[in-house]
Amino acid sequence: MKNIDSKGHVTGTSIYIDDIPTIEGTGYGVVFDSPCAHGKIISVNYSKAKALPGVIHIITHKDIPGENQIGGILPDEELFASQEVHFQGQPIALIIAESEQIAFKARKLIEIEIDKKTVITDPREAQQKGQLIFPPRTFSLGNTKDSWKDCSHIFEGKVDINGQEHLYIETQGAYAQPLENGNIKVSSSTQGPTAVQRAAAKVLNIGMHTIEVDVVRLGGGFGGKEDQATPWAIMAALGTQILRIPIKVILHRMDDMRMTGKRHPYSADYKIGLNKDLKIVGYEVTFFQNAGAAADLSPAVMERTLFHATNSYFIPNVEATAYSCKTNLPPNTAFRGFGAPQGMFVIESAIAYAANELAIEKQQIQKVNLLKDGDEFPYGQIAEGVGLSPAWETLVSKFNLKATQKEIASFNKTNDAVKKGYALMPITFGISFTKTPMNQARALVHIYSDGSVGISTGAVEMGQGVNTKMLQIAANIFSVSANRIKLESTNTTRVANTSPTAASATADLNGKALEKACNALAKRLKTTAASYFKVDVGTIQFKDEQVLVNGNTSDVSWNQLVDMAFLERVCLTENGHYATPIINFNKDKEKGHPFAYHVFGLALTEVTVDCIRGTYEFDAVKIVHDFGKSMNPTVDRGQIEGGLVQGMGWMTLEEIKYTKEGRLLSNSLSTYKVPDVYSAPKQILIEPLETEGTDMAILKSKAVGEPPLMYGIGAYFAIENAIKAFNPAYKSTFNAPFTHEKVLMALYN
Ligand code: MTE
Ligand code: LUZ
Ligand code: MOS
Repeated sequence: MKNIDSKGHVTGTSIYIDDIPTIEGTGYGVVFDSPCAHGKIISVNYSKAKALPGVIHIITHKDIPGENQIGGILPDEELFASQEVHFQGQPIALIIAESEQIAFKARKLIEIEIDKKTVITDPREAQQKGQLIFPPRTFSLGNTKDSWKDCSHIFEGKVDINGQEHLYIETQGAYAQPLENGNIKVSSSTQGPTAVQRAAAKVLNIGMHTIEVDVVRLGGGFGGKEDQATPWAIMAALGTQILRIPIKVILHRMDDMRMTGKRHPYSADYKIGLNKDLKIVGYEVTFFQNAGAAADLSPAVMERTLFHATNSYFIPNVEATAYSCKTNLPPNTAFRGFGAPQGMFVIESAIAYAANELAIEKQQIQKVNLLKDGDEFPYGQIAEGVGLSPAWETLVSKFNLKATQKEIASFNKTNDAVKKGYALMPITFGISFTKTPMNQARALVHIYSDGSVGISTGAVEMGQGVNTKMLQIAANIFSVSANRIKLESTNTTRVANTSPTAASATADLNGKALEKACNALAKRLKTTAASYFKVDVGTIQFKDEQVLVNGNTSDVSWNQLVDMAFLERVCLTENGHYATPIINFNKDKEKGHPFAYHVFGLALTEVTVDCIRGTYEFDAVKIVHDFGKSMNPTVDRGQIEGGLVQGMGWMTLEEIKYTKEGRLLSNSLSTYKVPDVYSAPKQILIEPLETEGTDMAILKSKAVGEPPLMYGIGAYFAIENAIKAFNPAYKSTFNAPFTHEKVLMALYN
């Protein structure tokens, strides 16, 4: 089935926040934010701004009827700064005016005086000064201290990884409108409708039941709207509560880039020990997570870094420690991969360093250390259905690795100014929210009396195709055509207490809830049919909108059966609830079985580096990927291509820069470069690995949203491989992204 949104997207008829028809009398909100990264607010003078014709109101912390608090995991973040500011771009007030233009003009008239304090942007400096968001955590397996004596080679090093701007095409935004009796409806571009509802209730000091949050779809989220869609939605709701008019708040791109958090930059120290057979015997790693000025989702992100610190390798002795460091940057947040990419980049760097020192190829170390079923992860779960070695063999044969290596070697022999390189990048990613209680979902299904179907779930469509998958599930069970089924918006009054659309688990969680609801309805309808035909219920089936009895088409259509059931007063509505079984995690012991299953795969990245200019082009990325049994290969391939290129961008072109004073320099699309069609690989080949799938995945179709991003890490090491062919004296610095500028310096250092 094609993505059900394709047509709307291509014809420009899909509805995003700014496409919702504006109600007369709407006020437009523009955020006034801190001009400096750390300091005490001495005074703010709004009088000139308020006097501007067309300005309706300026909301500050003083107008908040409830708590001035939006922290989701830890209560450490104000909606509007009251006494102090902790990052540049921190919201201080919301200007509401008759038009956006007027609000922007008013913003320039606000005068603020701040007593500046010391700014910290470096996570190691924060850690040294004891500025942590919460206490450090350590995952361990075996005993690293005792393991070093078994090692023939021990290496230590440092790794730095920059953040990443989400750059969803639709910027953050929300539109609130007053309903009767003080109730409020908020349309929000959020991955977490319930998160918005919960936080808004707290700030507005009203019950969750009085706030309805509605989400049609997002023009991309990528994690950037898991938590950070919330403030703008609350601001709009607060404006509506105070003024009883509709309020629209949509961030302009530069405001969005300045005010919102990004993927976490990390710095890390590692020590890796190998025996003479290149087996990794011990691995110690310390992560310094740059959390920014408040917790946001950093505790959960940091946890996932620890979960994925050994990537796709079995290492018997591991000690991984992480510090969440408080700096004066916007609070960093969820981003596709959620801390795992950083953990994986560090171990890949450690392996690359060891290979370089031993004068062997990186892949020789990778290959002999691949995780096998039965191996234990440092967090206690045992690997199951993780076929990395078969994936490796498949890649070697399907994509003829030997021939590629030969071609690259001969190319490099005959070319002086252009060099080719390659890298292999295995991934293993755990599926489930690492916080066990979040792994639940619900779905509400109506069969209308004409036989058409309406579906509501907690899943948010953000381009990943989850609505298409939901539709497929219902269409399969009822055996009705797709155009009879409607995916309703995600709305907190229809499906309550949702987990955010995140962790790649949305189709699994909501799909399984939907499957339960549809199965219950199908059973009811089959019972109606069985009594009509006076047969056993087990003999009834649905096929192509017709009722079958004992496999034979009857004269009763789906429509007629629905009508029959309705007249017999059978309930044609059902609610399904799903909670992932088995999973658990004990935070005191840092052990458990946190993931329903793992997704794995392997990528071969080929690059050509222009050794005069330092530029590069990716010739191909060839991927062997574990889909389980994909329920929608087209949608899933799209996720792999998009995730891959996004990961490659993080490793290569995308460079976030802050000044020492905490001012964002890469604050627009002219200074922040994401991959376009020219910098995407010329060829992306995807070979589905035939696996059994798992019953924990919806229809055995494994989650696919985040894992492919980490194939992008191969880009960094492929570039290094090419640089070495030009400059044999090159020493890795492991400082991502590998921008053209850095490549040029590496070629000639
Ligand atoms: N694909 C598109 N087109 N747009 C997005 O915003 N977000 C990614 C991924 N793929 C995203 C996307 C992220 S961060 C996650 S967690 C998953 O989709 C969430 O959806 P899923 O759980 O349905 O895979
Ligand atoms: N969000 C979250 C996530 O709250 N918990 C997770 O484990 C997670 N994993 C990936 C992406 N988002
Ligand atoms: Mo994705 S980072 O789980 O929104």
